[in-house]
Amino acid sequence: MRDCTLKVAAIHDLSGYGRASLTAVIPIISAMGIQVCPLPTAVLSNHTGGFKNFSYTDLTDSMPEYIKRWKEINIDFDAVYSGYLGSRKQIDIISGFIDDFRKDKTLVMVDPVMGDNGTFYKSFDETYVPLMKKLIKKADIITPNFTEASMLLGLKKTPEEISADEAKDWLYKLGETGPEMTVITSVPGLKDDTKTEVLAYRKSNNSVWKVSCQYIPASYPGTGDAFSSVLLGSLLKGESLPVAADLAVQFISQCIKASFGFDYPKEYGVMLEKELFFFSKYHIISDYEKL
Ligand code: PXL
Repeated sequence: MRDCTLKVAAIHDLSGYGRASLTAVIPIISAMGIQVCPLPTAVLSNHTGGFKNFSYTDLTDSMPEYIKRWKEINIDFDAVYSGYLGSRKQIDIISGFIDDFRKDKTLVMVDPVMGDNGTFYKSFDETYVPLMKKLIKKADIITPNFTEASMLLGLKKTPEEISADEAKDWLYKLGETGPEMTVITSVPGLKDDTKTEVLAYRKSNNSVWKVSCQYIPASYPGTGDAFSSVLLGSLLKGESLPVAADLAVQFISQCIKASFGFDYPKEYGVMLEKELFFFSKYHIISDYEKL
């Protein structure tokens, strides 16, 4: 007999400091009542965004045996969720993992982590783009930020602004590459530059949703991982795509507001620990609209 907890295979790095990747994914998804089973891609002393130095241990070579042991114990995942990869070789390993563990009910989320604010993260470059394009073909849902979406679309430069029609075109084009759902985060305000938007597209019913939030002039590494984690947890718990996006925006805004008043380096990440109680209360759906 199996236990009845929903389970997510979380394929991300473990960064010991800075509240990104697994140190954001595990507390958030667990606080939503879902079990996280980490498949670590690399171990770092701290994430690479904003810190000058970091130690880096690539776990590519340990992944095949790790996966083999998971197959032996027949773990049944409700979702596979990949993020920051430790090497180019991991694309094929993760692709194989999705093929082996996917069942009818399984939701496959690929967060094509490569960069932000118009540039690649340290240890990523343009050679990752075609590989990531290969991986997103296997996904049911992808969650690029605005920079990663422009990279996946082959643009030379991330634009500073975008119209609603252009944004829809981006979503349709990314949808054509495979995933049923595409969610782009950190989109510059479509009508109002004091806002930032999350756009969500579901291909099968051709709907595009927009969730706006107040722009706060601070960028904390790890908020993309936190966003995708809430989105995934909410979808697994049966929320619709716009409501899941709305809840994820509310949670991230709350974390940023809780942190922004403190004067500490942004690379330490948002003070997640203060806000995890969000998942133990009833939520009023805040604001989403059809685009
Ligand atoms: O949040 C994305 C991320 C994940 N993991 C590592 C990172 C970053 C972004 O900088 O450096 C190690």
